[in-house]
Amino acid sequence: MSNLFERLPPAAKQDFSQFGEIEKRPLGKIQAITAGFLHRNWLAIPHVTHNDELDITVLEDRRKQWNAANPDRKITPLLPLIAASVATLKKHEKFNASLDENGVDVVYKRYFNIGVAVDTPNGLLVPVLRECDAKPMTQLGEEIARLSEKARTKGLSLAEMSGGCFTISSLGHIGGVSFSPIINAPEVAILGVTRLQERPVRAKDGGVEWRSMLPVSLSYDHRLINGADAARFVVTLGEELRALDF
Ligand code: CAO
Repeated sequence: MSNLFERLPPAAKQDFSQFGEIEKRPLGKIQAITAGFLHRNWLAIPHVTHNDELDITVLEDRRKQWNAANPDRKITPLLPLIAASVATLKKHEKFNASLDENGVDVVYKRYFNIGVAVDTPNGLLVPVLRECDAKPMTQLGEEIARLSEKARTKGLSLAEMSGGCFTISSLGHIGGVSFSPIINAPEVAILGVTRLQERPVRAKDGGVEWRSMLPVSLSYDHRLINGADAARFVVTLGEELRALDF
């Protein structure tokens, strides 16, 4: 069987200057390294993205109460998402796994380290929060603040970006309704989150009520995870978000 990539036509070399003025600059160092990993993961992993909306009205009410009472220790939607992801990974072990290099054995992890995508002026970095199952949300919040500040100003060591089980990429503070995040191998799934929406929905009495709906996009490695697994994972994630107490 011939190699698929050998049969692809080479990328066309373009002289853009013939169409107008241009400026050429190299990719930054971090962006160039990240580009290599993203390209490899996109080509090597059969990705599928499952999109859903989670009703987190109850959680939002709690979060607003907490933030009003604790203005110095605010909780953004990301922190409950980390806590609920850990609880969900405990119930869906395939998502806390990696395929061994041989592509046959599956390594199931009994630890819960969560990566968080951080947008920096130099490119995308993913610090890993360790032992998230053993830490309260406020502590996770302090760690994200410290690591994202370090990522933006000094960069992160390889150790600070290693050992993750599952990654969350949140664009919720900017916008969007869904996207297809690229899996951070050797992990097998990544959760993308976009902007919380206030939506009118039909109430039980037939009237209309406003609910807080969180759009989530779960990309998964289809070699290990099937669509039904992903749909169930996201349902559990919604239940865990609504059950969180803080
Ligand atoms: N819907 C609505 N509002 C949201 C939200 C969501 N899903 N997520 C966060 N927000 C709000 C927060 O509540 C906060 O509101 P206030 O200013 O009123 O307190 C505001 O947006 C800013 O949040 P934040 O960015 O400070 O904090 P965070 O915990 O949401 O995220 C961090 C931290 C480091 C992950 C984030 O700053 C970041 O860098 N995200 C970019 C990740 C990225 O680039 N991903 C794409 C990778 S490509 O695959």
